[in-house]
Amino acid sequence: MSLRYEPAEIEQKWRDRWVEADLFKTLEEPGRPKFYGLPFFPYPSGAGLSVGHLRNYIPTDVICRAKRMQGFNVLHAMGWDAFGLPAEMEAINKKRNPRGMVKEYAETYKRHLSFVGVSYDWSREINSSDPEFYKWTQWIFLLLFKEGLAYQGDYPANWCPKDKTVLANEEVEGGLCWRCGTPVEKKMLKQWFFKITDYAQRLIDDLETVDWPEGIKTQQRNWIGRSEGAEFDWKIDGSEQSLTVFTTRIDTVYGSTFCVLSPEHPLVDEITTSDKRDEVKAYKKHAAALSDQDRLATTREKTGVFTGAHALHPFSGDHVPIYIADYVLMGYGTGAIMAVPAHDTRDFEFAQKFDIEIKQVIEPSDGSVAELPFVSEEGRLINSDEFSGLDFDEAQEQMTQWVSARDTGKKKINYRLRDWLISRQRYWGAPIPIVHCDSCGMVPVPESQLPVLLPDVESYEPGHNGESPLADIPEFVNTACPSCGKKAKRETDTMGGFACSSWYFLRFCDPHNDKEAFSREKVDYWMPIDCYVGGAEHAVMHLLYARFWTKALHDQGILSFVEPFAVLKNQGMLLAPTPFRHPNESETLRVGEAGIMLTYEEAAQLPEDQVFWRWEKMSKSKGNVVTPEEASMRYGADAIRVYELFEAPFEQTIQWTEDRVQGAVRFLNRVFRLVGDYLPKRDTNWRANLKDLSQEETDLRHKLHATIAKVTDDIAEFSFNTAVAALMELTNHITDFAKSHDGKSAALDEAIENLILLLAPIAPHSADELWLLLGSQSFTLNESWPQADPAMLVRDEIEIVVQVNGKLRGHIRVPADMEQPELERAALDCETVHSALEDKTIRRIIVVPGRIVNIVAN
Ligand code: ANZ
Ligand code: ZN
Repeated sequence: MSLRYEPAEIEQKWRDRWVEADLFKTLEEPGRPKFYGLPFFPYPSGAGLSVGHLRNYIPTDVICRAKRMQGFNVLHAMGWDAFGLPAEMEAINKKRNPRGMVKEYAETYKRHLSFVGVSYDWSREINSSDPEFYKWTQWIFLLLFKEGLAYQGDYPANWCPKDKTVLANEEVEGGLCWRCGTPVEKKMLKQWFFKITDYAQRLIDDLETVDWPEGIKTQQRNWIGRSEGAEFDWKIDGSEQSLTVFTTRIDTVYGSTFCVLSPEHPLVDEITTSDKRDEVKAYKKHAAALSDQDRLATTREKTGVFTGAHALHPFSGDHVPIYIADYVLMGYGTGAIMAVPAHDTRDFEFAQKFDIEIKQVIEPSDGSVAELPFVSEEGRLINSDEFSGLDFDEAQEQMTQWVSARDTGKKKINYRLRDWLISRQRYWGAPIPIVHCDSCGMVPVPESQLPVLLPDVESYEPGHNGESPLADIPEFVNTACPSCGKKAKRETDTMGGFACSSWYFLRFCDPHNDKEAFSREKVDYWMPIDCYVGGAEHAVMHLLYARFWTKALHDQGILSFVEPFAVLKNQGMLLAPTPFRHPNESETLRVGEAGIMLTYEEAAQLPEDQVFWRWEKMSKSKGNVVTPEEASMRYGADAIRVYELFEAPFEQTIQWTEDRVQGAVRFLNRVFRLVGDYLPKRDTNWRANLKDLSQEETDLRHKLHATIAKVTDDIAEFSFNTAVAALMELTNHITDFAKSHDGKSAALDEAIENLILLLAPIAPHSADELWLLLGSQSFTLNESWPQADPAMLVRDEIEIVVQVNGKLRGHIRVPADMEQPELERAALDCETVHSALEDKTIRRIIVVPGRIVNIVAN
């Protein structure tokens, strides 16, 4: 029978059968080990899915399918990160209600995901904007609130004047709004925060316990930004006040020839002398307009203003001038620094500009002359009274003790991490479940009254003055105080989407629980996640917030573990060929742009020499998207799966190349042809006949079992490309064997069956079709994963005849797969051969593989 891979005929059929059989339902059979595999849950955008997105969905599916066949209870579910700004912005643009819109988009995602045969248990589908979900998001909020981990505070919020919304620091890119590119301003607002800073040290320490890409761990450590130093006071001349500085280099204190306050520092107005007031005021205004990122940029020329005030140097008693400058931020350390121009680049530039003394206090340990600024983590002290001569680190110890002993300072660890700003003055989020009462203050909504429902509204565009549109809905705002019953007002801020994504993975363990967020027992069973798969762009936001919530819930006695994601994997991107044209005279390009991007239609209409192509990330905004639906219609779902897995290592970027997809089609065709040709020879009773095998049959068995071992390991290690390569090799080997071997063969039966099972997680539609052709009644997913026979993994020894000039001179026993150079060496090492070669010169060695080594000598 001549068989081909015919996706149109088989794939939808199998998907229907899987659904009918409820094949992907999560197993919770006692006695089996568990495996929880999860891709980051997506925001279902109107742009839909592209074959690029499949780079995490397919591999996660492969590993989940393989684990299931290996006897695990597998949890593999999908849901929608439905709340949040992206959905709301899209709804506003399309003049739609986000509720209906997100539901519809989620359906499209679901269809696309189903198209490539991913094995989700859809009965566990969740949508973070459903009241039955966000009820529990609110419940967790209140838990944190009662613990003092959620609080309201004043905040100079990043404000996008175009989107009329507050942005988290993470949403500001180079001073611009991450969505629309408008320069971000500052606006003082009351905001809600989660106190993630309380967990800074644990968030660093526990990274040691998880198996994550090193790069992501480093990004988290840098984001948390621990630095060890000292904090100590400087008296202000002629005032009762003093200012506290934070420094990591107290050893350089004798080189401090001025101090700098952040323009926002509360002492500024108090200490500024009257003649400097106007200048200081103008400068504060200038600084307020800049983002933190701008202020920290090392390339900017230093600016600042003298306040007229002086501080007293705590060690030397010198008078040093106090400046304000925008390169000192209020949000870090104490908002005040001792400036050491000889050893800090920014201070050096500032001192040069303002003509301030530059005093060297550290010299290189080898006594060489240093060029200033000498910025180095080594050296010894000079010009530092009794501390002179000390090594810099010893000096740090001693000087910190010196200030501690005088009660004017102490050792201090600072973290760059800020509290997590969670409130949004936006419609599309879970309402913050707090009531403001004139008599009782902030009162949590009682659990029995949760969820605080997000009202259905006509207009949900952002309100003005930084208030949420919910503030315009009297029926929502006006309520009774849960504590005293008097008239009170609801909080109108909603939570940002990162609240939902900080716990959704717990809900998958028990998605329909209406009594509690999840049953402790179920979560204890499934968590932590054994394999969490998604893009590296979430390194610091989602992945840090979810770790924090997990720890906070653990501390409340609600979870028994402290890390949610035991193993993390980041997939590589998928790039697509994208047309551009060179700009006309009137058009200018922004930095980093290659040219004017074109749609495929526009490119087709232009003369060829005006168009150039580049590889760009596949995305709707670039107009270069191929959807999973289109791709699987054209090539077949299994071909797409094989292509994405085989093209490159999982972590690497790949380039969407349809020729290569054709390669995957050809591979599947080879498998179908092989199985079709084999069917007439099939003997289902082969197990009993696996004896008295020929050399070729034994070789085939060796190849098969080595492949089983390799594919098993490779899938577990996310090395899908090498797993597919091994299956291609095996297919070739079996094909060669079958061609030269006419009759039945138990080794062939064994090889074909196992090939299909090994292929099953990778190309499940094809595997199930072939499995059926072999006469099986069950799905491959319900079969046991092939086991490599250890005896078959060690290659047999064979006997080789060694001749000298055609005369038998000895026998050697060697491993059957020994390569030619080793074989020659083994032959020459044989003693009887040795003596036969005495006084002779070797001219040539002829090897007949598996049989003879003949040495020609005279
Ligand atoms: C004196 C000094 C001498 C410093 C020297 C550095 C080198 P990290 O490692 O990032 O924690 N600094 C402190 N607070 C600041 C603020 N609010 N805005 C801007 N800069 C601030 O950096 C700590 C160092 O950054 C501190 O140590 C301080 O400068 C500066 F040779 O103090 B240093
Ligand atoms: Zn009250």
